[in-house]
Amino acid sequence: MSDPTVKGLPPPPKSYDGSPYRIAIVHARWNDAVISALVAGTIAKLKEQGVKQENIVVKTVPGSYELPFASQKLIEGGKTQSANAAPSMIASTTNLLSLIDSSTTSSTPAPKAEQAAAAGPSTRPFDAVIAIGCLIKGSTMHFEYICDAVSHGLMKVQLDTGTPVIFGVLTALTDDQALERAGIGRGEKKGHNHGEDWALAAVELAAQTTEWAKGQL
Ligand code: RBF
Repeated sequence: MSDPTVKGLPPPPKSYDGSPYRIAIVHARWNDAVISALVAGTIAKLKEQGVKQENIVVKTVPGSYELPFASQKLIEGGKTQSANAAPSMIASTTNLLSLIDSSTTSSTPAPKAEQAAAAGPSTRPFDAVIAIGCLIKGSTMHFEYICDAVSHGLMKVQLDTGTPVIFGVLTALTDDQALERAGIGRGEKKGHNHGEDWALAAVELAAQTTEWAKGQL
C-alpha cells in the first residue's frame, strides 16, 4: 500500500550542477554513530551533485551548541582565505609571464602543467555551509535550551553573513528517532538519511544565491 502521508520535500523544479561551488560541512561530535552516518550521506550526495572533493571542507566541534559560532567563523575564514589568495595569484601570473619571456631566449619550455597544479584547491569563499548535529532529549532541560539556541543561532548566521547555512540538526526525542533519520534504524525500518537532503539544499541554495547576486532572477 502506498504511503498516504502528505508530508515531505518534493524534487526541486530543476537539478543544479554543484561543480563550481565550495561547501563547508561543520559537524558536532556528540552522538557519533548518528553523526557519522549523516556526514557520510551528506558528502556522498554532494559528490553525486558534482561538488568536487577539494571543494568540500569538513570541520568538527564538540557539540551542537558550538555550531552557529563555528559556522560564522568558517564563513569569515573562507572570505579571508579568498582575499589572501588573490595577490598570490597575481604574483604567479607575473612569474608565468616572465617564464614565457625567458622561453623566447632559452630552449627550456615553460612548465605549464606545474604552474596549473600550483594553483591548488579552490580558495573561493564558501557558497554554503551545512551545520550537522544530533540532539537527543535527556532528563533535564538541556535539550530544549540547546535546540532553541542552535536553530536561532544558525538562522542569524546566514542572515548576517549572506551565506546560506543549511540546518542539518536532528532534534530527536528518542535514540531510535535519531537513528532512523540518519538511515541506520535498528528495526526493519532503516529510515532515511537526511544528510542527502541537506546536500541537495546546499547545492540548490549555492546555485540560486550565486545567480541572484548577479541580478539573474
Ligand atoms: N550536544 C549535542 O550535539 N547533542 C546532544 O544531545 C547534547 N546533549 C548534551 C547534554 C548535556 C547534559 C550537556 C551538558 C551537553 C550536551 N551537548 C550535546 C553538548 C553541547 O552541545 C555543548 O557542546 C556543550 O554544552 C559545551 O558548550
